[in-house]
Amino acid sequence: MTELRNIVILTGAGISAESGIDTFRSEGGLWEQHRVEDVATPEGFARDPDLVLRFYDMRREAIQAKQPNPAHEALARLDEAWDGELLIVTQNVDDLHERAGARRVLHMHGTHLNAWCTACDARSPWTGPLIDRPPCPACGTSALRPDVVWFGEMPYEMERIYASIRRADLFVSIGTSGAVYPAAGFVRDARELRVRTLELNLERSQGSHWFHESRQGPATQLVPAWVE
Ligand code: BJW
Repeated sequence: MTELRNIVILTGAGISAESGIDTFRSEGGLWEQHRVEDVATPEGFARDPDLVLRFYDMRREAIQAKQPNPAHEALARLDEAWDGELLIVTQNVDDLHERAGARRVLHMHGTHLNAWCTACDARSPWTGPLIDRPPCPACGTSALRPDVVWFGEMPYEMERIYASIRRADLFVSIGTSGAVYPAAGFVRDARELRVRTLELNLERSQGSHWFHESRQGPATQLVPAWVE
């Protein structure tokens, strides 16, 4: 048995569900009212920017009123206490890991709390709406969009993520359906590298069979129990 030193934790919408943030693919979830191609692709944004900006303005406002839950807090305690390498790779665009106190967090699908200027490439902290086409703080052009990764775009910091998985002794996946790549493929990458793998999810995910172990239940129960 290898000594446990380096941990990579992948999180998805399920970890924030009990904070009151809708997941994507559940009944009544975020996609329910919208076609994914309309609100989460560059083509959808080009076709109807108002629809997309409104969708994200609504979510940005909602997220700021939500609070971290015991699952975020347990991971923050682990981050604080863990001497070895640890990386929380989140697909979520909320900041609940950080607000719970976690420091080693990577947002592979971007963040709601940044605006990205497609004219000058600057990223600016952003908490207000984008629908009124505010000017970019860096260049003054009205070309801001949410700094999130849509289908067909490259997720952020992939090299750093793969390097962490290569060094990991344990890969843990929390609250994600395993429907979206490349994140859905990390478990297979980890298995090929002989990294131990664990899934914590409300139900079996699409990629459950790839994990050495899969535990089912709400994140607010499973994550603190795993961390303690
Ligand atoms: C709970 C719970 C509780 C609930 N406790 N659990 C064919 C094959 C393979 C790939 C492709 C393909 N065709 C196209 C692709 C690529 C495409 C893709 O994956 N498509 C699939 C639909 C097949 N991917 C891309 O385009 C990505 N880019 C890319 O691939 O670039 C090329 C590349 C190549 C090689 C290496 C690297 C790159 C980009 C994907 C961008 C995804 N963007 C979104 C939107 C972000 C902004 C926003 O938030 O609006 O990211 S889509 C959406 O899905 C969001 C999420 O981060 C992501 C994942 O969703 P998540 O988190 O899993 O949520 P749910 O709702 O699906 O699941 C929640 C889970 O929680 C469920 O299982 C519940 O049971 C559980 N749960 N309550 C515990 N209380």
